[in-house]
Amino acid sequence: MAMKDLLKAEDIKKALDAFAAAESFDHKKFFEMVGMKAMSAENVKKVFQALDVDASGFIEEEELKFVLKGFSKEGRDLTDGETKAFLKAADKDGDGKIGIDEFEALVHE
Ligand SMILES: [Ca+2]
Repeated sequence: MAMKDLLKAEDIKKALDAFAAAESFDHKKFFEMVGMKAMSAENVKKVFQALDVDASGFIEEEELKFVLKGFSKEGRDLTDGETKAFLKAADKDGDGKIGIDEFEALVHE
């Protein structure tokens, strides 16, 4: 399912604008601003699948760096610091990548 069918383009734009500056990314506020916090677990998992570009079942560090492009082609790349902080927040089992249940838990925590 395409991101545009799950989230509103104007919400995505507002959220991307809020974190336009390097090192300003805050995943909690971002998920709230794009409307994911209020979404069902099932729909959050659909967002995950749209972000898992190679359909490996995980969002790896390389995919996470470009995760904002999964929301909009205008999205910036995350810095290495932001990518690592995001991964650390989500990766509860410490395997170095984000699984679908870890992602859902991160959005709803
Ligand atoms: Ca992947």
